[in-house]
Amino acid sequence: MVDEALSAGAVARRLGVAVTTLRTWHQRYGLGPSEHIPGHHRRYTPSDLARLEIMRRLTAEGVSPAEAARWARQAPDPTPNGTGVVAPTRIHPTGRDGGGSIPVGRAGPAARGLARAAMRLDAAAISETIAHALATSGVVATWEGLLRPVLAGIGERHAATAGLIEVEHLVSRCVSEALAAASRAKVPTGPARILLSCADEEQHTLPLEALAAALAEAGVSYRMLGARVPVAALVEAVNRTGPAAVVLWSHTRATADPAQLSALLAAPRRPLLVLAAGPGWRADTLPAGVVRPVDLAEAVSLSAAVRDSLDQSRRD
Ligand code: B12
Repeated sequence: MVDEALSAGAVARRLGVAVTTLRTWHQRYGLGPSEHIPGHHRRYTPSDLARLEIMRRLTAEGVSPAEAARWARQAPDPTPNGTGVVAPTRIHPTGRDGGGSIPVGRAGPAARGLARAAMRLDAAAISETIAHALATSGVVATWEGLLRPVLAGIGERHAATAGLIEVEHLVSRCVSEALAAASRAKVPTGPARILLSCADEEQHTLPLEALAAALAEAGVSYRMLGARVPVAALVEAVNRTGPAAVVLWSHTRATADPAQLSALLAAPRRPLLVLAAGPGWRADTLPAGVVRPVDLAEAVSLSAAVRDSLDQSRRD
């Protein structure tokens, strides 16, 4: 049993609720951890988790917490050695989570928890899950294993139903805030040799924000121009700051005009490296000399390498 028992943080992430919510459910409704090993914090057993899962589902469906807790406490132990689940499967035809779920493919329990928190518009749980992942796994792993699957799942559901716009906006905001906090926590020293920018009219900034946080984590200084940068402004920024590399993000075909890349290559202070990042760009229309990274990790390593080579050539 000891091996299977979980901490409050792990249970919160699996359920997609904030740790403070778990504490409230414990204090007010007695749905707490039952395993106690002397000298350790109390741990949640699989039976505790199953009861909390009932609590989470029913409250998401609009049942009052007191009523949901009554059902959860009464439910027979649903784990393999128990006697089976009996809580009502659905109280209302569509729950307060908007019904349905966000597909996350093979992503792990944290992504499923984040997807559930997103459906409930539970900003505290969304932020807590992301912050925990960033602190424990780093930016690249959090992007690939947690944020990307949930963002892609939201896009998939939106494409199929035209819904979930409120979820998309709330999650985007929480992701931005968490990545900004991670970037602020590790501000690199030294001149900013990497310029990050979205293409003209491009509003999808999250992948670039992930790159900024990953660069900060790797100790690489950058300058971020953000969303919707007109090409003249981009070239002006290049001429004024002389970056070693420019990463230009385009998420959709509509913003992927290769003339923006050509303008960078023709700039008086032409950068050593121009990266065309994002699914908007078409490989067969990129000007010669432009590099297209396949993912976040490659964008980080190319940026770090070009920064190092510039620093080296300035020393020689
Ligand atoms: C969040 C979101 C928004 C937010 C963006 C908030 C923000 N600050 O970024 C808001 C609400 C603003 C928004 C607006 C719009 N959106 Co939007 N959005 C999304 C969503 C859900 C996630 C975007 C994201 O961050 N993806 C990150 C990952 C999941 O994308 P990926 O494709 O897997 O990217 C990989 C590669 O690019 C590769 N890679 C290669 N090189 C590099 C380099 C780096 C540094 C990184 C990190 C990765 C990388 O790795 C990536 C993953 O790591 C997507 C769904 C989706 N699948 O992307 C829709 C999506 C992109 N949006 C879409 C649309 C249509 C729009 C709007 C036009 C809606 C509207 N009618 O207003 C506007 C566009 C505005 C504009 N002109 O830019 C469509 C685009 C369809 C298309 N192919 O043209 C999508 C696909 C949703 C859908 N299925 O319909 N959106």
